[in-house]
Amino acid sequence: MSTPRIAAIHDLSGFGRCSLTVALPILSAMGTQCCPLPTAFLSTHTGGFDGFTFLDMTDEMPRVAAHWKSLNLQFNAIYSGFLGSERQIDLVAEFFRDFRRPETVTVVDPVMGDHGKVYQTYTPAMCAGMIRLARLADVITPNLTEAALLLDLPLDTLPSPQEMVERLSLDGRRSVVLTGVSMSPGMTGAMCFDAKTGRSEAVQTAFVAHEFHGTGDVFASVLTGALVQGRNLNDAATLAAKFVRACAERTAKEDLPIREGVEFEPLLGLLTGETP
Ligand code: PXL
Repeated sequence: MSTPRIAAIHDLSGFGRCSLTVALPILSAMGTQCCPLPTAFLSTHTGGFDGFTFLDMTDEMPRVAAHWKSLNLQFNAIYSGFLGSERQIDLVAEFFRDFRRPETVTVVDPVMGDHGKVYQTYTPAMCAGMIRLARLADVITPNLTEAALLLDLPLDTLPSPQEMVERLSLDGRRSVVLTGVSMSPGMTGAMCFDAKTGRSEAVQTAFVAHEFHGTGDVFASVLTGALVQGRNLNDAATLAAKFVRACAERTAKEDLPIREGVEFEPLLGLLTGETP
């Protein structure tokens, strides 16, 4: 079998471990070919650094997509995340329409914010657009802040995690992996609704008492790689949760600055040879 191919539509932030600097190594380690379609090029991510540069790639994106189309490239998965402008919503939707085949897994990480705050480059129109884009996905991976935006509810009035994933599933048509969910003290992980089975299930690991940046991107990248390997949603989420936990534990032990993300590089070996 040839190496599965994934189109990854995210920003490239030069420093701080998130988006493409996380997706590329993780998806490669998992035996898939990651083809980046950058939405923006930043010097660092926007969470914790002042004065970051931001080069909007909106105009370049349709040119890249048109070239890939002319080459008749096919993708086993399309995986989108942080977008750089409101116009990109329609461009990414068009990319889905152009490149989606019956066997393509489409994962939308509806990146909009975290810890109750919307990211500083996101406008209300971009958030509204992200909600529209997420309707096209087979799988979405919101954190609690993004789930509140998707459900149009204040963060402090959210229903139970199970009710949230069921409501976010669009009547069972879309799988949902809600991250940052704690089902009992000292535990954290995700609540999954699998559109293939119609069932909800929690995936939990021990909580590492520390805050980290970019763990959502690590989680969604491992999940996407595992889905492309043919794992079911719960197995994919379990692998992602275990990997994030291992990264968090190592990063906390080293007491590294939060804004630099999790030190996942020495742990990539946990993901290689994991093909079922
Ligand atoms: O981890 C999400 C993310 C992705 N890309 C950029 C970001 C963030 C979160 O802050 O700033 C540029």
